[in-house]
Amino acid sequence: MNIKNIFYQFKEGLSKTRIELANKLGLLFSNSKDKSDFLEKLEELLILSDLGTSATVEIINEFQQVNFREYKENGFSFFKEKLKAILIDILNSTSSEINIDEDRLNIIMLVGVNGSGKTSIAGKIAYRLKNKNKDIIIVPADTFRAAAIQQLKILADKMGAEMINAKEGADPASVVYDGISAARARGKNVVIIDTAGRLHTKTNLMNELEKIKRVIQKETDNYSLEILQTIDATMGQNAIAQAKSFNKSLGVTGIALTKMDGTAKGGIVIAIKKELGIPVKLISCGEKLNNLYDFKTDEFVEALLD
Ligand SMILES: Nc1nc2c(ncn2[C@@H]2O[C@H](COP(=O)(O)OP(=O)(O)O)[C@@H](O)[C@H]2O)c(=O)[nH]1
Ligand SMILES: [Mg+2]
Repeated sequence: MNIKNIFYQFKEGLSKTRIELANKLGLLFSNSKDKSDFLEKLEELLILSDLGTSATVEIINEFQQVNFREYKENGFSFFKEKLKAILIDILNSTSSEINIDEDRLNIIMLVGVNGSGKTSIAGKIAYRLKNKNKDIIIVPADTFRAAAIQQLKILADKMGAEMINAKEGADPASVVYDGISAARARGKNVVIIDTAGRLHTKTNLMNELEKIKRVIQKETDNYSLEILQTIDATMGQNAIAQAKSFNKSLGVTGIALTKMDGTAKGGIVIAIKKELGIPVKLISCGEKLNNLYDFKTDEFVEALLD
């Protein structure tokens, strides 16, 4: 598949978000009586679109300085281009990819609250890397429920990927230990770890995840560790609070934003960047194994506003 098709698919995935935002912006622009009316409505729309307070303030400040008459004369697309430029500016340093290094063990650990898409993202990453002929091993460290192990097993079997066996109730850190040992023994260079996501307010989950991280650090050398937090884009501002607590305990290296196909509010990406400073690395929109995209600022802003 060429780049153009991938971008088209990505835009399709974001269509709900885009249509909602573009329609509202268009209406807002044409219905505004004067500049202060325009700024007031814009502020409200940005907040409702989940951009968060600090990004909203920054955008409003930028538009404070424009000549509103000139904007009216030049039309909606002129306004949209300015908004795009501001968003790209805010997101500027957010793009970064997950690199797989041939010379060492690449460990990718998924963390996040229940239902935020960890297991699905684990499957999607595995699928992508498998297609790139990477030697992967999947580790089901969500041993809390048998169904969670089974869900991952179905995905692994579907793509013919190897998965470590684990029993319900097993100690997640020892399952991870087994996974890393197996990867070393079998010459694999990618380990994908799925974890449990019972409520983040229960400290035992954080303890458990910290223990996994310690096992990785203690038992492994020559490795890279990517701690990817899945955030359900439909959760809005609640997601920001969740992200903070995972980051505090674990040091999150990147965000995988899931269910972007199910939300009419794309602004959460901007809020994450402004309020957490953690890069969004992956976006999933859709439930198919190939509905996974690298986050690229320009493409995202284009897809959102065009
Ligand atoms: N529409 C949509 N659904 C998703 C996406 N990612 C995950 N899901 C669904 O969200 C639910 C929870 O996902 P799961 O991976 O099990 O979350 P986990 O509890 O964090 O492991 C499942 O029903 C998934 O099929 C996505 O990008 N789009
Ligand atoms: Mg899961």
